[in-house]
Amino acid sequence: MPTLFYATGACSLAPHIVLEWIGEPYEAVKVQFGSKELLAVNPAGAVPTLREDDGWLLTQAGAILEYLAASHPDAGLSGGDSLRERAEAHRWSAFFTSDLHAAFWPIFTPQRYTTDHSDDAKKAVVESGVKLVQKQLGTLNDHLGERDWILGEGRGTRSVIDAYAFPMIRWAIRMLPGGIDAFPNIQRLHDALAADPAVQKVLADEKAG
Ligand SMILES: N[C@@H](CCC(=O)N[C@@H](CS)C(=O)NCC(=O)O)C(=O)O
Repeated sequence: MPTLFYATGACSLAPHIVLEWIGEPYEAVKVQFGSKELLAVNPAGAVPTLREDDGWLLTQAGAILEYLAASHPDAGLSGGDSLRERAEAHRWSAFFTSDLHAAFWPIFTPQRYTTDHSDDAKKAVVESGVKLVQKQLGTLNDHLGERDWILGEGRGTRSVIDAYAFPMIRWAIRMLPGGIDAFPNIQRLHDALAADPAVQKVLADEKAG
């Protein structure tokens, strides 16, 4: 049975949702950032971390999501297995890891992005982070258009990449002035995921955990 180390509402929410979608037994362990327990499984002190029964550890959300999709093909969460479908999945996984997630860092931890620790300097860093997040959300919103899901032909097929989007959309709703009002296609994706019973169960479990 795999074990997922998570923090409530963090990017680890994505693999948590995917484990629930897969529907096989798993354990979810809530940890504090940088805690001894977390450092023992991930030297970066970050979530998510996945541990398999034999002790094998995997970090990095994108890698965990790809691993879960590939190791449970019957769940149909990879976004497709052709060369181009795999490339599209990598493309969007990289977008969430490197473009959208990274754009939130100046908002969450502005002190890491300036040597001037005045409130004004930190406020300026947060404002530039907000602009960058909005730019990346624009890219996602345009890609979505009329689609229901991020990957796949036509209106798309639900995949691990939609789960990857979910925590970041929630951060945007909470942290951006105006939330995601300017991004109606992302709002639609959010609403579809938020209405999913598996997603609701994970949110409740993380809150209670
Ligand atoms: N590139 C890593 C980033 C992981 C990461 O930084 N996760 C955040 C939560 S969303 C975290 O654990 N932060 C703890 C910290 O920065 O101390 C991934 O995609 O898994």
